Amino acid sequence: MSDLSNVRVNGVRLWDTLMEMGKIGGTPKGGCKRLTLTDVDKEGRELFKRWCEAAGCTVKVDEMGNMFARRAGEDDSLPPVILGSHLDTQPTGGKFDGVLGVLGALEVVRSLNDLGIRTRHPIEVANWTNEEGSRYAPAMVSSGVFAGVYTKEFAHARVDQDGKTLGEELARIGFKGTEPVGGRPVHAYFELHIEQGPILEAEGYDVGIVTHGQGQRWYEIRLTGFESHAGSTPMPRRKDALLGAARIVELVNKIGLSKAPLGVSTVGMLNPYPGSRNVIPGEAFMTVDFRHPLDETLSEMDAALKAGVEEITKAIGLTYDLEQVFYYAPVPFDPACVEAVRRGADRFGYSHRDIVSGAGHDACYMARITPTSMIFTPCVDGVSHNESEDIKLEWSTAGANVLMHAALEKAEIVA
Ligand code: HGY
Ligand code: MN
Ligand code: MN
Repeated sequence: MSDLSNVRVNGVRLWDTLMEMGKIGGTPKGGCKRLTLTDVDKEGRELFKRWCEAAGCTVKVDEMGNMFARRAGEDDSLPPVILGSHLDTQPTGGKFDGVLGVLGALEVVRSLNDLGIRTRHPIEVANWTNEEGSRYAPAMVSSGVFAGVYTKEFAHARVDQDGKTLGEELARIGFKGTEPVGGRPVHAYFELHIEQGPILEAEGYDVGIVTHGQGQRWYEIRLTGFESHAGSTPMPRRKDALLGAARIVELVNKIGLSKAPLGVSTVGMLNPYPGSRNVIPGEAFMTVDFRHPLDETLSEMDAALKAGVEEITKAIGLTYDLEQVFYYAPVPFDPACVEAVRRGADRFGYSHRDIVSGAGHDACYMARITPTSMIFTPCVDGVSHNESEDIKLEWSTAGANVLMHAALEKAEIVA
């Protein structure tokens, strides 16, 4: 098959599929709350499985709950080309973060079926467990196990805010599979994802050719002071853990700003204890998220945080425990896969630009074990991790077309 310009996905079917999945965990503001390993995640997984089986795929689940829907290749002994992302969302997430990559890959399979196209390598559609890292830290833990970064035991032992382990919840929803996690050859990995930032839309590009994923460091900080009466404890005698946390919030923000324009820093969680209006908080739990495209800069941010926390807690008389719970260095994607994505965009005449991913993705771990790259679509106002997250049908269609063509380059069409 030489002329591939008519090898396209069915963009309306993809859009309808996205809207259907978006109903599972749908929120009144039009977003999606489908936290990993909850009952709604189970419901979404089961719907995804039905869709894949209806498309002629065999679905396997590994011991991390990662789902792989396999479309057989002419030579099924060859390693698969995997296309995927994640179906779990943030608590105030949208309908497209992760979901576009999983259902866009399913649309590629559906379209190959419609067009009667066979490939030499098998193609697998993947749904990775707990990409978001919201309920269980670290993020992308299951693709991390698949890529050999974490052990299965480490991942299963992760605990959520209610003390439930990832392993228990996986079993509870019936997705603790029997397939080994990873340890098998993968020919290539491509991930379609929304940009989750403002660049592509603001600059008017149809597609982002993702060349790198920026690095990340996540921390958990537990501050300990002393609970005492809000009315009768003189100011100089207080050991106010929340005051310490507040100063650390300011410190984290300053560190991010000091590494502008590419450095970013966030305190996403802050829980004072006991949380009574007339008790001086004796404890505070907080999280820190640092990101930057340069590893040495991430290290500088790390050092500034540790020095600042020591100084702040000493001044107030607090003790603390600071733990780094997640780290990966900036990830360069495979140049040949990046060029396959570029050729896909050029084939359709889509405007495109190279871009570094601000968000983390399962592709950042898959890049450790197989040639990997990503395709970005714009998103409205660059908004994500917000219920108003939105894209346009022409963007999801373009992204899925490019995903299909990049995948076909690696999976090899059989005439
Ligand atoms: O945090 C991230 O970058 C991703 O959404 N897990
Ligand atoms: Mn995502
Ligand atoms: Mn996300």
